[in-house]
Amino acid sequence: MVKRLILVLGDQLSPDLSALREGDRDSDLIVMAEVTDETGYVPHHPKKIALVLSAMRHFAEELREDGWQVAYTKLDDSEASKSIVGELIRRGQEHGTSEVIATCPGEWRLLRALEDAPLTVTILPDDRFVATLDEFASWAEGRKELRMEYFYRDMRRKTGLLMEGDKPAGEKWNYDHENRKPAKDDLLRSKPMQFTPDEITEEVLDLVEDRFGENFGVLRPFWFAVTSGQARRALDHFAKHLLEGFGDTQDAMLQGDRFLHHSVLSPYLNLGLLSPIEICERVEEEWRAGRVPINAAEGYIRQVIGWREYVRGLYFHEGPDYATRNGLGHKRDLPWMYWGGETGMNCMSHAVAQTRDEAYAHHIQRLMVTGNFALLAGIDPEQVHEWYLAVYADAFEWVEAPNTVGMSQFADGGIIASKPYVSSGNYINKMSNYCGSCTYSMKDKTGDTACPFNLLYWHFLDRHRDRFDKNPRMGNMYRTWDRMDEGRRETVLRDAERLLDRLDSGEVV
Ligand code: FAD
Ligand code: DLZ
Ligand code: SF4
Repeated sequence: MVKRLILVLGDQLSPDLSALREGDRDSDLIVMAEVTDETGYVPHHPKKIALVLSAMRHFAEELREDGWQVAYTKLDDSEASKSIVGELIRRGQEHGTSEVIATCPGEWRLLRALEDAPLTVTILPDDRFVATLDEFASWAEGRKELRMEYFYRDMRRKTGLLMEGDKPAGEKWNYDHENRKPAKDDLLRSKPMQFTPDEITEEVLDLVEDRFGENFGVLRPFWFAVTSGQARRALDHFAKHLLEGFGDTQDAMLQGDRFLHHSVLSPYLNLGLLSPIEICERVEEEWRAGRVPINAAEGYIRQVIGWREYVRGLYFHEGPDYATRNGLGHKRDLPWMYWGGETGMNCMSHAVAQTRDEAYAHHIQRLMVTGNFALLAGIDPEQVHEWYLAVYADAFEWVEAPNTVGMSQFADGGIIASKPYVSSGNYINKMSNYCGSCTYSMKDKTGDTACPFNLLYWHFLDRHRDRFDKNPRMGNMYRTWDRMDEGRRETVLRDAERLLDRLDSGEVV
């Protein structure tokens, strides 16, 4: 006789999950389910679906070996219902119980579905994070601005990471200004660790190919880690071979190197195969042993206990409407080039091609290439959000939406970013080698050959003048615009309008 069902979702693959800690191996049954509602709420990249399903199947095996009873539903199971709640009801009926223990999901949609389910569901906090949601709420309470930097310092104090007593190690909290260098091609640079698919993964790959082969994205070769053991090896490899250069090249982009010194650990962290603290402790250890510089260790730890924790707190603090906000009233449809359609823009073409091949792009590609273009061109932020949620292996709404809607599209009205992340082609040219082989010219500021980022940058500033010209961080931009002679300003705006018309009519831009 089963007393309770313990729900484990596809991104809750951690042995110390709160629902598992609450459970009893002798009387409770774990429910894990591959369901079409989850594989289909956006057109997920095939590699992302394969990663989630294979990691789920491996985790179910580990739970069984650890003495749990697991009811696991495969996607092609003819008895399966289409939703998580449907599967809980079905398993409950099979085993004569309506009691469910769950860890809070990472998305309002699923949280609401569990709360509304015709079952007795106990929802426990997801405590696989450094900060609790209550801690974030108390931190946010009464503050005029919710800036990440101050939250991050609290997380350093709370964890003791990179601290010497109550002072930051090296006497500075933040070494970001050292982390803005371009990178050089280096054929000897190591790559993130890759894994050969085992039998379980091969079976999933066949299933995904069959069911989701039409989704945007290349499925094979598939090399992601699918167990916590593999993910730990990937962490070890990163710490030994790549972390040292992480700071210096953090913002750089190279068309011949898709990963540079990035860790590609976000998919594993977000699925629960690794914990944020174990990653950060490993990174700190490398610094304390003198093997990596402080700007690398601090830069990395800030992303994990700073940004990652901060966006998660904010997602739940802001409420279920967050992902649909549109503070700048942008309405244009997402251009076809985001789904692999032709474009003359070399930076966009590279960022999208690597997204299609790897279900991965690093932060500056997401923020300053695909995100920057969408913001400058005035694309509907909800469509932008759905694209990011679909195409990256690490995309789960609690982390993706604040990064896209808030940081990248400024659609939350400036909660996350104090000014919009927009730039002309100049920034991309400085930080990458994309411009040299582009059909557009970064140096041209007007005309058909002008880099679209150059034209749209001024168009964005001009059309949103009422919103931004009082922003102290944007005064210089408006002063530069105002110093241009009127004829030139008119030409820039006219050429930008022409470009946007071409985009709207589906022409290749
Ligand atoms: P590294 O560069 O090696 O960074 C180390 C770790 O820090 C990452 O693994 C990640 O866990 C964390 N991290 C870094 N930046 C952020 C950030 N801004 N927010 C949260 N965590 C961060 N990250 C996701 O995990 N899922 C997403 O869906 C996602 N969507 C994004 C959408 C946009 C528009 C932008 C601008 C950023 C997004 N990010 C997202 C943040 C960041 O781009 C990725 O975390 C990072 O590229 C993952 O690659 P990596 O593991 O190689 O990161
Ligand atoms: C992303 C995803 C996919 C593709 N498939 C499943 C699934 O079949 N079963 C499941 O339990 N979880 C899946 N997930 C992860 C969920 O969508 C995720 O738990 C929610 O979005 C909350 O973060
Ligand atoms: Fe991108 Fe402009 Fe450089 Fe071309 S010239 S790669 S469009 S920034």
